[in-house]
Amino acid sequence: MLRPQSTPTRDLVSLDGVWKFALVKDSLEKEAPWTRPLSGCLEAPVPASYNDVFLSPDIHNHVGWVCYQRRVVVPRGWSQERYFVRIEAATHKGRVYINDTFVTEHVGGYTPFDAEVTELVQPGGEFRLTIAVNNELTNTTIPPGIIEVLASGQKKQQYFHDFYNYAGLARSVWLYSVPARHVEDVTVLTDVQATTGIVRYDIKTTELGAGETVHVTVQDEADVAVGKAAGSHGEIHIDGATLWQPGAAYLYRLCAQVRGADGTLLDTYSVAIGIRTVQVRGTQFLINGKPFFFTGFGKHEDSAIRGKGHDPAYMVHDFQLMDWIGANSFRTSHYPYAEEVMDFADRHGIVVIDETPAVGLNLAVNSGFFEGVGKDASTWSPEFINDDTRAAHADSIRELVARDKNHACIVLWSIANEPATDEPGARAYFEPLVALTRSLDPSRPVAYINVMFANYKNDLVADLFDVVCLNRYYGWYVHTGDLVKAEAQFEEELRGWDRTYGKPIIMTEYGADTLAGLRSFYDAPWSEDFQVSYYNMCHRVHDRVPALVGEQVWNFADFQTSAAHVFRVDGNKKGIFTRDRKPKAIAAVLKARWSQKLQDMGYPGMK
Ligand code: BDP
Repeated sequence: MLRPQSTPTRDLVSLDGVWKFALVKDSLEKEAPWTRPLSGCLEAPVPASYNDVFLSPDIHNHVGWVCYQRRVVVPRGWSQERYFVRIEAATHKGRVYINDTFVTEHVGGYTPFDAEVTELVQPGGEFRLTIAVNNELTNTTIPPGIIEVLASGQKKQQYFHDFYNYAGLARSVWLYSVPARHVEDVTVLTDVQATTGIVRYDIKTTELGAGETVHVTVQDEADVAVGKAAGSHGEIHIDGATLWQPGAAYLYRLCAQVRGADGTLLDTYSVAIGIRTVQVRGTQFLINGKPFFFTGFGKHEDSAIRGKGHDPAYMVHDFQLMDWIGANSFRTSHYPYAEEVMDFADRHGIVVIDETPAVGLNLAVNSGFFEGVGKDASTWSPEFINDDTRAAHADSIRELVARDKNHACIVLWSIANEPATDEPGARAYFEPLVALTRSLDPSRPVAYINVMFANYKNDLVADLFDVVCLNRYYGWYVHTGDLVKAEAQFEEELRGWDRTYGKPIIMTEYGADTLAGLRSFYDAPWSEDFQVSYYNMCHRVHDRVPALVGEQVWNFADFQTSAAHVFRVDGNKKGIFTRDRKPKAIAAVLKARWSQKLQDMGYPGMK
């Protein structure tokens, strides 16, 4: 799915700003709020999650539909164009209405979709745009949840993941035009042979008329054309290509054009491409043929007031912090992030593990935390994660790859976080999803993120994947505070994975909740001192296991979680930075360690 773009043949109008807003208290169909201007005086910012913007508990805790509405004018010059509203994220389900007409519905809270306006409003015309957004999670959504209807008739949402279920229009909304004949999709795969960069491209267009053709050019960073080809697929060779490297990004621009029989330009669209290779060999993770060691974070899109709302100031600041501390990578735990974030990582050479929103597919992790859910039930069953859930999961993989396939920064797909891979049914569930991911993108390795219950002895799926990604909390959830025992067991387990699978191991989570400012002479859990000792313990183990090729700590910053989690006080406090991005004592320790690691790797540093 191509991001809307402003080019000589395409226009782009931002619809971000402050929209009218209302809760739907009854049924959406009955209230039909799209049929008239929204009453009431609430207004909500776009992009932002709505939950923490208002003071009303009714809005904060609302389960069900809300409506956003604004007026939009179609530019009068668009008489030859087709035009669409692009919603970058409606969490978790969105419906779009143009005046009184329902246009489209989309399920999946972190991937974009379009609503076509062309036939409904003339150029120069004005329309009422209503976007209804629903935040409900059930056993057949990704991520899953359970809705309970209370005696009062109010709905209560439970979910199985450890971050707040922020909802609304958290990313930008656009009105954009494309010409009748246009580029619909661009897929680029790169390879390297000796010093030649190979760009394999595939351009999908609308049906072309007689004599209409597709042309592709590749320009370097100085805007000099370094390759061209004709036809909707082919290969371009760039001699002496500059590779995209971690810490030294280099982006070419691939421009796809549709031309008329007389050579006139009908459409032009370009994507930034990095020439690089990714490969798993034995226990090594290779980028451009060189062993790569991941330093960095599991992150969240999370900040005060905005919730998951994309904010360019936070984005740039977070990348500054990553650069400062020596992080060369992060994982988009636990859902695809805003496309701006992927573009930024591309431009600055930061390596990304890109994750679907499949988090919480595990009743065992959560059985202790939720009333009435879990305990003896099994995860992979008709009552919980069933064939419909898997269909939704497959859609989330399709949409992730469709959106992100051309990003050089992405080196690994993560198709789930902490699923119950020790429970019967896991293999039958995952086999087709792994096959699907590989068929959609044969160029990148595939992983799932493993939880501690599924160890190297009882995990049922690890052999299907290319990399072993582990979330472990020895010394925190297990042997809390006893770092001696933790160190021994952690090492035993890592060696077990190495022996059993012989694949590269990435620590995708390890960490300890830490209250900023709490100090302790006795290394008491929750103190900044304990967090330092905990990480030092883990790193001693990492350094003794050569198959370990990455450490991404949990988490980049403190983040908000569900109020139902009584063991969290105003959120998860495992951040290396506080929620407002102030460093805890551990930050300096990681900076020293990772700076050294990057130096040892010959890492060029952030551009
Ligand atoms: C892991 C989850 C992550 C949690 C973390 C924690 O993957 O989302 O926030 O544990 O408990 O189980 O802090």
